[in-house]
Amino acid sequence: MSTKPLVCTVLPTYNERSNIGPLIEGVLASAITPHLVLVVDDNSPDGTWQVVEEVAARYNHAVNHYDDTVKVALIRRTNEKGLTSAIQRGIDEAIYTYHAGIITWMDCDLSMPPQDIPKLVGAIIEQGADLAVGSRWIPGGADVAHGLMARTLSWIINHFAMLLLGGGVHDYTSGFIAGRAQVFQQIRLQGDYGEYCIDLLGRAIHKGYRVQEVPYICVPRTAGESKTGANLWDYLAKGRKYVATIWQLFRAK
Ligand SMILES: Nc1nc2c(ncn2[C@@H]2O[C@H](COP(=O)(O)OP(=O)(O)OP(=O)(O)O)[C@@H](O)[C@H]2O)c(=O)[nH]1
Ligand SMILES: [Mg+2]
Repeated sequence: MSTKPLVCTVLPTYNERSNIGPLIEGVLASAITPHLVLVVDDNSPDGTWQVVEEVAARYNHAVNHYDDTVKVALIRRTNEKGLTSAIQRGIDEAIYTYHAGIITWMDCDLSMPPQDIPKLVGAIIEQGADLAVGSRWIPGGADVAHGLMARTLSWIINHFAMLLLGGGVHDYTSGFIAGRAQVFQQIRLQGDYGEYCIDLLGRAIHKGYRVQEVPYICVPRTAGESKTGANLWDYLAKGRKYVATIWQLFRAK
């Protein structure tokens, strides 16, 4: 019997029909064992969940003949919607149904490289981190997905967070995370969208958890549509929530 912790990769999806198949393949190619790939789809109108059902049926049937330590599963939510609650649902399922020891998640637009998942998991298993954060803003990392305006706003938000929250994190809005189950038993995700990541990292640092960054290169999505608007007003609306979250965490220190 394996003594290694079960790693669960949570993939939150809304209208990612063209991306989810290649992404699951990429995650499985990372060759982590034991591993559960858990897609949380909000009943996407484009039928993302159907693609996942097909991949899961094919893959689980194929591997069960020789290896049942790697599985693909789907949660299809029909009466709830939203990125943060989808990730939290995946975390709860991973811990309380599947007894995962490490949970990791990423965006499903192929902007985050699944081949970097083992680096995040390695930061926990081999280097003793409690949370590992994929970071665009440390040496070896980069953001080639976004234009100057989005990168400038990200720079401002992250420097504001570094100044007020510290903790050695440079990419508070990463969204590419791995963590020990114990961390998520203490901290539940909150917020609507990207601010959940600032909130999680800020509270984890405050509680004394060891947070380690791992560089990754964020690339543009090539299929499907972004759920974040791309004009200045959309970014400012999002940025306002990020600043409010940083300020609240600072006040609670
Ligand atoms: N389950 C679920 N997933 C969502 C929801 N909204 C967004 N997502 C997923 O969240 C991830 C990030 O969404 P993106 O569209 O890439 O948005 P973004 O990364 O903020 O914006 P870009 O910087 O333009 O890529 C993707 O995997 C989406 O499919 C939602 O309401 N429910
Ligand atoms: Mg994206």
